[in-house]
Amino acid sequence: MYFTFIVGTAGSGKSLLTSSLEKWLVGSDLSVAVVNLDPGVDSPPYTSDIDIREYVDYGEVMRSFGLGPNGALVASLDMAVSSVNDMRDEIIDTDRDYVLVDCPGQMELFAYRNSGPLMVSSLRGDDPALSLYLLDSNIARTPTGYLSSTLLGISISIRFGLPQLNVLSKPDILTEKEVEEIVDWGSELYLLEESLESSSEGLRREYSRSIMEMLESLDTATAIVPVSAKEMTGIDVLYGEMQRIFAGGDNLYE
Ligand SMILES: Nc1nc2c(ncn2[C@@H]2O[C@H](COP(=O)(O)OP(=O)(O)O)[C@@H](O)[C@H]2O)c(=O)[nH]1
Ligand SMILES: [Mg+2]
Repeated sequence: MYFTFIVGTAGSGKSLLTSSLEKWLVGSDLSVAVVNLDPGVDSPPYTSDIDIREYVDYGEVMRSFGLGPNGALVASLDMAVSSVNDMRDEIIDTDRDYVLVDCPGQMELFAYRNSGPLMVSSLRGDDPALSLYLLDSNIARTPTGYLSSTLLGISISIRFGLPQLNVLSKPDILTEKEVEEIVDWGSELYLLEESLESSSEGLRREYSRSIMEMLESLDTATAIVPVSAKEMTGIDVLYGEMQRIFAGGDNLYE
């Protein structure tokens, strides 16, 4: 089984991409299990095969402990950790080729508390896995937005220890030229540097410069794949990149 964890900031398009990717894979005669890992979601745009909400009741956690939305998410994830082996058993029982895991909205709570990475490693077991990190077009359209989203993505990949693919979500809200520019920032760091130089000043410019130097020394120039979950475009390219990683060509941390 091939595990794909879909991560990104709240509202970046994780759930819709999960749904569209499932449709695409099924349309290509592949079998897919969909896992909802967001305890607080009302109605995700897909029918999940495994759902964290069957193991923990977010609303009940909120009421009985008197918690707000973030506190309740943290508590729910902590509680669900004890059921993660049952969830993995459920996944294995589906006997599908691909497993898509839609991760919780408040990514900082999921990625930086211990429960998130623990759930990721327990769910995938010894199976091949990767993460798709969504950069929201609304944010990545400016050079500083792109840079800060990219840094967050690096930070997430350190937490999960999985090979990661960067996906530009909602490219359909941008012009073709804007999408091209963002893709170029990913492959040629100097282009991002040029855009940053012309769009920022003062301390922010100094920060950006130092960060660029760090990125250059890390040699993290990464492909960024534009995928519109709404219009179902770019999924074929994304699938090709996923296959490349699953085939073992790009296992950064293993
Ligand atoms: N235009 C456009 N909107 C999208 C796309 N993907 C998601 N959205 C919208 O962005 C909002 C958040 O999407 P959702 O999948 O719930 O994000 P999540 O919080 O990361 O799971 C919803 O209103 C979606 O309809 C896309 O490819 N194009
Ligand atoms: Mg969601």
